[in-house]
Amino acid sequence: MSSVRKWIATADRTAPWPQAHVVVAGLGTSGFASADAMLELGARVTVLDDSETDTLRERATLLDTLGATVRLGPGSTAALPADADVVITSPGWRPDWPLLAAAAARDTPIWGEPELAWRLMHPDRVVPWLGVTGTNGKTTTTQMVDSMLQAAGYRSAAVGNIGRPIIEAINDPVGYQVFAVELSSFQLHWSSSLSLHSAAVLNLHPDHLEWYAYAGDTAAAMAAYGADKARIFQRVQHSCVYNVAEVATREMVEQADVVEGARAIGFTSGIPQVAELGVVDELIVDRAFVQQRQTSALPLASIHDVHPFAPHNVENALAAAALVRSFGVQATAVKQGLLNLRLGGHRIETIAEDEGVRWVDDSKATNPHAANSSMRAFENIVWIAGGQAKGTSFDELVTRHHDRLRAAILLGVDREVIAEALHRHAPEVPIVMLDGTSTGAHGVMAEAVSEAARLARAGDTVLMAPGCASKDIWPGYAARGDDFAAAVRAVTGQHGK
Ligand code: UMA
Repeated sequence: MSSVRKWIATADRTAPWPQAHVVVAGLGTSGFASADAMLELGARVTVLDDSETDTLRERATLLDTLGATVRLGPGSTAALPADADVVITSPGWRPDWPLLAAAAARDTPIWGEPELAWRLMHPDRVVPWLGVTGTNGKTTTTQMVDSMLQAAGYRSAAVGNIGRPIIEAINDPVGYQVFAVELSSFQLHWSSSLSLHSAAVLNLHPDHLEWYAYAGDTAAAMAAYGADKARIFQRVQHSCVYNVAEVATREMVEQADVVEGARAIGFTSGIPQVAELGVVDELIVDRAFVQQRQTSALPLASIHDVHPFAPHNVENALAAAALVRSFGVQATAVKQGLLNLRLGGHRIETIAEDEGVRWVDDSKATNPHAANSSMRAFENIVWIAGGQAKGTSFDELVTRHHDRLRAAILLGVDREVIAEALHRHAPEVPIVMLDGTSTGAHGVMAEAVSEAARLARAGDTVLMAPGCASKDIWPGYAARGDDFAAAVRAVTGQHGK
């Protein structure tokens, strides 16, 4: 057994890193930050990535200067170096990818970037993490938590799947006091020692089933996905926050191995029981973190402080409030945090209102459950949908909302999946199928918008909530939303509010 093997399983910042060979799988945002942090601690670092773009080449040059060995391009990740002591993997890599399978076969530890960040926290300034996972609402809720913490006067940062690697924030000289951490199931899959101050699972619905196909059939993939989400509750120190309306999230808390004394806290859009946050007379109230919770509840904010106002966003605010209240944040900062928050675009964003028709960009709705959330907010909908369905089903979404649908305009590689659900459960809804292969990204969205303009009547909402990922046509959901907004403005001649 190599000497590194003896300590790597429990390694933290103080470990003798110069003895270790660290292999970083993937040179994306998290791979780059991980490699940089490991080099700073003196480890021997090899970085492997199958792609070879300009960005990757730039990153490779930088890391090479710092002493890393970087291999880019097809085949670069085919073999795991024989003397690898630990693999830091990018979240997008499936566990059955040959390099990761080889590491598992050799009992070489595999960590994600959050696991590395947790281990590399500075012992003299350990930063508590308030973590958020779930199928939908993670990013918004994480932003809300960060905003509430800042309103309470903390030096906090929103990190993790939201876009900024945690390891980078840990080494930031700003000296953060607390982190709002968005964690994806992929990141949680490769996390084994996180012990968050408090954590929330917002909801659990089918998504990313392709990544989880390694587990077996759809049911097995869904179970593995849920099991990874549940890992966020392991070793929680203060509060495990679950969604009262979703039994699966409560069961995750019940099965978690938490630090003694940690509490289960529910959130509900209805009237709260003891140990829950909920809504009474349009007020978000706390019946969990107040002394007299048996008999009373503390108002934190109005549901109208939540922007954009939609039922699922009030749920996100409730979960965020539960997390910060567990950290001792005052009611006034919860309200102020909600008021201060300016969400990123493409989340139920009204682009224009023209001749009684409202045009809404919810490009961020990249799975059926997210599309469900925005559909709940509107009455008569001309629906623009489609893209990469990622193995999910649209049956439930269509069954639930078919009476709101004026028409559906379907595009993207998996448009047939949605069309079939509509044929099965809502044959009365007119469908327009757009091929898009000859028109390109801008063209296919312009076509969709012009079809929507033809179909919509006064009082309708044209809702671009695709329920699918965008990468078959666009570089990401933001570009898809931008194309939608541009096409809407061209058709209506209006500017957004
Ligand atoms: N690669 C290979 N071989 C493979 C797979 C990937 O070489 O088989 C390479 C790719 O060429 C790429 C690198 O590995 O250069 C990994 O890139 P990546 O985009 O997968 O990862 P990062 O850039 O490190 O970004 C990740 C998260 N990406 C994913 O989970 C897919 C980002 O979440 C996150 O913001 C970032 O870490 C910082 O934590 C994005 C995301 O889409 C936004 N997340 C999913 C979601 O929210 O639904 C989970």
